[in-house]
Order: sequence, then structure tokens, then C-alpha cells
Amino acid sequence: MGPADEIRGEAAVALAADDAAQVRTPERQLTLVPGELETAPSRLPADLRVSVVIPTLNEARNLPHVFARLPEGLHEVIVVDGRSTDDTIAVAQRLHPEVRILRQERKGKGAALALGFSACTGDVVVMIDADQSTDPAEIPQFVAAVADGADFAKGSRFLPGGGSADITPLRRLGNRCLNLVVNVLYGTKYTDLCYGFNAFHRSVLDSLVVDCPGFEVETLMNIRVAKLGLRVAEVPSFEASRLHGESNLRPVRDGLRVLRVVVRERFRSERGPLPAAVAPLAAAEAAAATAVEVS
Ligand SMILES: Nc1nc2c(ncn2[C@@H]2O[C@H](COP(=O)(O)OP(=O)(O)O)[C@@H](O)[C@H]2O)c(=O)[nH]1
Ligand SMILES: [Mg+2]
Repeated sequence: MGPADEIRGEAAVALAADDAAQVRTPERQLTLVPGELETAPSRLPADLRVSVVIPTLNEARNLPHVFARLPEGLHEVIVVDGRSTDDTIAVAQRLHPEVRILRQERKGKGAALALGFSACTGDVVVMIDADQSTDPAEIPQFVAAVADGADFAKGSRFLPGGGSADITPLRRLGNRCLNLVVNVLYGTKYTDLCYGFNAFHRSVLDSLVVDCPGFEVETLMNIRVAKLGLRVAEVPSFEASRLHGESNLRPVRDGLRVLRVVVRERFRSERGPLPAAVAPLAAAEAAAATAVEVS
């Protein structure tokens, strides 16, 4: 039993946004009571098709651990590979013969996720990392939050029941400061800004444009769903240490990219047509998704 199993019984789904933030007040809150593990969903609901998107960059050694903890009954697993030089793709295909593999044309985690999202066919989309830091066994809790009425369920390492063995002091500080700035600028009540475990109804992609290349992607999504007035729930999550290899994130460079997004989005309209520069990009990503699929 890992740390995530231990905290699962204490988990609570906290709704993270309110009217003041141009965000509708959620009507319901799902609370999982300590000791009542049977109320913490460990299985997926039968009536929702769940797509899991996993960006990979040289994660061959980690994938066995990730795939082993995927819940049963997933609609599809989509691996978006960023030109790994190890045998990530072969390992994924061996572990999960039905896996859909997309080869990424552009660099970066954000571009990989955008590509994966555009290829999803399920009702609910879940994004997780491939380095074993996000625990796929928590997926049912995220899906339950969506089934319970959230449009967007964002993971939080800083809610009671969550935690991290992976985050460094510098990243913790940066995340906390940026999170505070977002809450002030956008009126949100987020407790975690830059975390890679999230789930949302696929229909959210009708209005949510994901058009950034790199590690600023979670911040961009968190800000845009708030600006769109979507119902956002935070789900406590435990982030384990990366098992093999090293993080691709560079805290200062990527922290500044996140800050730029935080400021830029404050002045960008979320409604109305997509900016001309973005619309063709979204279409190109969708086209690329079919063009590069590995069978
Ligand atoms: N496809 C793709 N995946 C990436 C890229 N950069 C990082 N990833 C994946 O994104 C996830 C998070 O990356 P990681 O390096 O662990 O960053 P950290 O968790 O923020 O320290 C992992 O699954 C990586 O393999 C990229 O350029 N392309
Ligand atoms: Mg990681």
C-alpha cells in the first residue's frame, strides 16, 4: 500500500471557485469521510467513457509502474510521445496493446497534451504524467468529481489528504506565489496551480483552447476554465517522487513562462472567436493527431 492509498480515505473534493471569480458557485460538494473507504471511488462509473492522456519523454522505465496502476474499464489510453530516444513507444505497446500512440510534432508538454486532447473520444478526459508521480489509481476520484457535476476536476497536492514527495522547496515556493497571484487576479480559490493530474468533461474542449507549448499548460488551463465560468473542483492528490530519470522542468525558466501566462491571460478575452493566430494552430494540432498516429 503506497502513500496515495493511505490518504485516500481522508480525501475530500473541494470546490475551488466562486461567483466573485466569474465562476459559478457549485451546488454540490463530494466529501469522502475518513475510514469510509467504500465511499472513495476506486472504480470507474460504468456510464462514462474515460480517456487517459499521458505525455511521455523517455519514460520507458517508468511506464510499467504507471500502466500497472491504471484502473480497469478505461475507454482509451493515449500516449503522446515527444520523440523519446529510449523505447518508450515499444514499451507502451507491449504493456497495453490497445494503447493509442501519437508522435508529437512540436516540442513540450503543453503541445503534447493539446495533441492528445484533440484525439480523445471519451466522455471524460484525464491527464496524468508518465514518471509515476501521479498515481493512476486516483483516476476514479477525479472522474467521480466530474460525474458529480464538476466540469473540471483539478488535482491539488495542498488540500488535506494530498501531498508531494516530488516537489522541491524552490518549486513549492514558486507554485505558492504564482498560485496566490492567480487567486488575486482571477478571484479563484485554488490551492495548487502547477500540477499535472486533472480531469474534465470532453465538452470542455469546445471552449477551452490549449495552445501553449510547455510546462505552463496546467496554469493556462486552470486560468481559462475559471475565466470561462466552468465548475471547478479540486481533488486531493498525492504526488510521488519520479521513479527513474530526471525532471525536464527548469524551475526558473518555466516559472517565468508560467508568470507570463498569468499576466497575459488577464488581458485576453475568453469569449468570442479565437484569435486568428490560435485558430489555425488548433486545427493543425487536430490534423497532426491523425497524421502521426502509430498503429
Ligand atoms: N510528449 C512530451 N512529454 C513531455 C515533454 N516534457 C515532459 N513531458 C512529460 O510530461 C510529464 C511531466 O514531466 P516531468 O519532466 O516529470 O516534469 P515535472 O513533473 O514537472 O518535474 C512526464 O510524463 C514527461 O515525460 C515533452 O516535451 N513532450
Ligand atoms: Mg514529474
